Order: sequence, then structure tokens, then C-alpha cells
Amino acid sequence: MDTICALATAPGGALGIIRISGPQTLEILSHVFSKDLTQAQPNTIHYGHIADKPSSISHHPSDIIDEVLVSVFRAPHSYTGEDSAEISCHGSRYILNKVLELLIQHGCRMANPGEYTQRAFLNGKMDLSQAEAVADLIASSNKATHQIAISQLRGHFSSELSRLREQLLKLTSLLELELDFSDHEDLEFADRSELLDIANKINNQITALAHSFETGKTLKEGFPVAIVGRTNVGKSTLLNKLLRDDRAIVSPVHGTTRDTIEDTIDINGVTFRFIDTAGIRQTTDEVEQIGINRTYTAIGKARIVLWIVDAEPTTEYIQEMLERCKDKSLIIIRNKIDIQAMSDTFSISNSRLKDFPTVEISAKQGTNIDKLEQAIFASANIPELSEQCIIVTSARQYHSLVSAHNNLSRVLSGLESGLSGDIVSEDLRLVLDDLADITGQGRILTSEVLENIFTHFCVGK
Ligand SMILES: Nc1nc2c(ncn2[C@@H]2O[C@H](COP(=O)(O)OP(=O)(O)O)[C@@H](O)[C@H]2O)c(=O)[nH]1
Ligand SMILES: [Mg+2]
Repeated sequence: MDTICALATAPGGALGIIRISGPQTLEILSHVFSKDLTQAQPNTIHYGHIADKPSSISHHPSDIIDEVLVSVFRAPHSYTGEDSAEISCHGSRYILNKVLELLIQHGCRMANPGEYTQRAFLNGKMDLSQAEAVADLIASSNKATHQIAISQLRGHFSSELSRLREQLLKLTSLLELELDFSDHEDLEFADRSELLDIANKINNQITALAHSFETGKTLKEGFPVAIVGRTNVGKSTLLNKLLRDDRAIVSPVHGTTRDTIEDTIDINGVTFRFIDTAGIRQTTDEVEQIGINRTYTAIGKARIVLWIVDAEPTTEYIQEMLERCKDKSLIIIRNKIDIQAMSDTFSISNSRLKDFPTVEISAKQGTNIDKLEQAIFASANIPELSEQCIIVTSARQYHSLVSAHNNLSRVLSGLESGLSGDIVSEDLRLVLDDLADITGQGRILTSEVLENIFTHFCVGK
């Protein structure tokens, strides 16, 4: 195993941390550091300097590159499970490059993206799902994604998988028992209903995990919310109010917004992605028509639609919107309540709209924007996120779960149709393999699989 080094911090800070890991760590370090660290105790921090001419006892001041702190970790009690160290330097690009250069001169190699975490996995410090959680944790930008990553990193998903594995193994042994008694016909029937029962339970749990991926993905990318309505109802004004920024052009000229504009805000620790759209109306303007078509596309992609009105919508308009928002969470917004005359005369009376949440706002004056935000959050229907929550966020894990579900469905129909136990066992083994793929434990993983996972990491992690 090579000894690897990399800068672990983003450039531009006051400090920069260089990480080293591998069997030669302390030897290489001792060549460039003012103290001999080869006998250093684990989990200790050493003050000294990095210098260009390490062999001379007292360095000429011009040879000194930086005053640093070196943290020493010894195998197996380190992140990677190997001997490793972290050098805290000053954040100068010159210093950091120079230190890396010196380390490479003395035998280190530059780390690949995610190589530290990959080594942690290969040395049994964590399983693959936890390794992926490390990347999620670094990328987490709000409370929700942070909570999910922490839960996965702490192994809640892994233990759920091992519980499923135990149940699958129980099923396998029951099947074997059935095989042993296969000459007793009546015995088989009694056993099969119990087997079916267990298999069904496992299948339900796997399906629930697979379903959580949709939530996980949406939480990572932000809940898409489309802001739609006729021209001039105040869509762009509302977007700007929600973003607390003049992002979209607001004007009394009809058809000002022609392209979709999007940006995100966090509500209660969850990211929402708002899309301002061109107003829906009949137009002969070609460009505006393209914009309106994009509005329809935005509605298609949205999970939540904010439908803004500033006057009683016609029956045809209601018909059209309900049609387009069929599988969306629809929130009706009555805007411009600051205009007295309007709020007196206008109320939504159409009975087809009475079951949708309705919020009355003044986008211009910012009235009830907080109420609207809470209505949006409620519509998103986000499951309670606790420290124990298990939400799948990786496409790789999702595909393994789907494959497990498909193989388990074959087990179920095999059990139902009275297929012989050894054939059913074959499919069961496939389900076990699918689950093992998620954690990587007990599986031979090709370097291609590992590369696919770890190239998405930053260098230095
Ligand atoms: N009085 C009042 N005017 C508003 C309100 N919201 C928007 N407007 C005005 O309505 C016009 C159209 O607004 P805009 O946001 O561009 O509408 P859009 O076409 O739906 O994007 C502008 O002159 C806004 O100042 C509101 O709550 N009250
Ligand atoms: Mg607009």
C-alpha cells in the first residue's frame, strides 16, 4: 500500500490541512518535520516546523517553509485504519504546494478522490453505505440532509440491512427444513404459509426503503415548487419576496417573465426550489408562447404548485389548472389583498377549489408570506426526520433495493405456486447478494464498482 497525501481543506482559508496515510507516514514526515515522529504516541499533536533541508539539525531560517501542528494517528485507530497524520499549516497556496511537494519527494503519492474513505472501507472501518454517507455529510447544506447523512454514517441503515439479512437467513433455513421433510406432503403446506408470511414482511420493508429514495433525492435536490398563474397576478413579486432578493423582473407590463427563473430557500431546514414562470394567457407572441410552454413543463416537474390568482378564476381556467395539477400538491394563493376594493369584492367561491389549502397574501407588502411558507412546508409532507431515520439517498443503493425486491417477488410467487425449495433458495440467495451489495460486506467488489463510488468524493476525503 502506498502512502498517500492530499490537501483536505478548501483553498482560501487561514489554515490548510494536509493529510497523510499509509505505512510510511511517520517515516516520510520525519524527513520534512523538525522532530523525529517515528516513535510518536498515537493521538498526539506535535508543534514544529516543516523545512526544506530536514537533515541539518538547526535549520537555516530561509529553509523553513512553515510553523505547523502535526496530529499523529496510529493503525488501526485512525480514520483509514492505517498510520496517518494531519499537518495544520497556514493557508497559503505557496506553503501548501511546497509541503505537498516535499512529501512527494520523500515517498508519498497524491491521493485519488475519496481514497482515504476507500481505505477506511477496505480496512473495515466502515461499510459502503457509511462511506457514501461521508460524501453526503460533506455535501449536506441543511438540517434535513445533514440528519439523514448522520443517521446513515452512524450505521442505522446498516443495522436495518443486517436485520433483514437475519430474516432472510431464517427463511433459507426454514426452506431447507422443508426440503428435509419433503416426503411428508402435509407438512410442506403448513410450512409454506409461514414462509410466505416472513417473505412478505421482508418484502414490505425492502419496498419501504426503496420508496424512501424519492424523498431522499428530493431532499438532496430541493423540493420543486412552481409559481404559476395569469400574467400580472404577482408571481415574480412573490418569488422575490420568498428569496428576499430582486431575482425576477417585476413590472405592470403583461408578459414580462418569459423564461423560467429558479432559486432555492430553506423552510424549517428543508430546501425548496422555486420556479417563477411565464403567465398563462392566450398570446400571438412566439417567444411568450415558448415561455408558456415552459410553464407547463415546470408544472410537470413540480411537486408543489402555487397557483396565484388576483380575481375569481373562470370555470374553464379552473378546469384547465386542475387537469394540469392532477398529481401535484396544489396551493391556491389570493394575492394583492392590500388593494381594499379587490379584497371586498373577490372571494373564491367555486366549490371545486374549496378543499385546497388557500393563503391570502400581499406579495408586494410581504403580508402572510410566513403563513404561505408553512403551508408549503405542510404540503411537502416530509416524514419526521429523527436521528434514527433511514432514508435512501444514493441511486446505487436504490437500484440494489429494487433488484432485491424483484428477486424477492420471484421467491414469493415460487412459494405460492409450490415451486421446489431448492429453486426458491436460489432466488433467496440473490436477494441476500443484493443487500450485501449495499454495504459491500462479504462481496467481492470490482475496482470499477469502487471507483464509481469514490470518484464522486473530494480529494482529501
Ligand atoms: N397592490 C399590489 N400589487 C402587486 C402585488 N403583487 C404584485 N403587484 C404588482 O402587480 C404587477 C405585476 O407583478 P409581477 O410580479 O410582475 O406579476 P407576474 O406577471 O405574475 O410575474 C406589478 O406592478 C406589481 O408591483 C400585491 O400584492 N399588491
Ligand atoms: Mg413575472
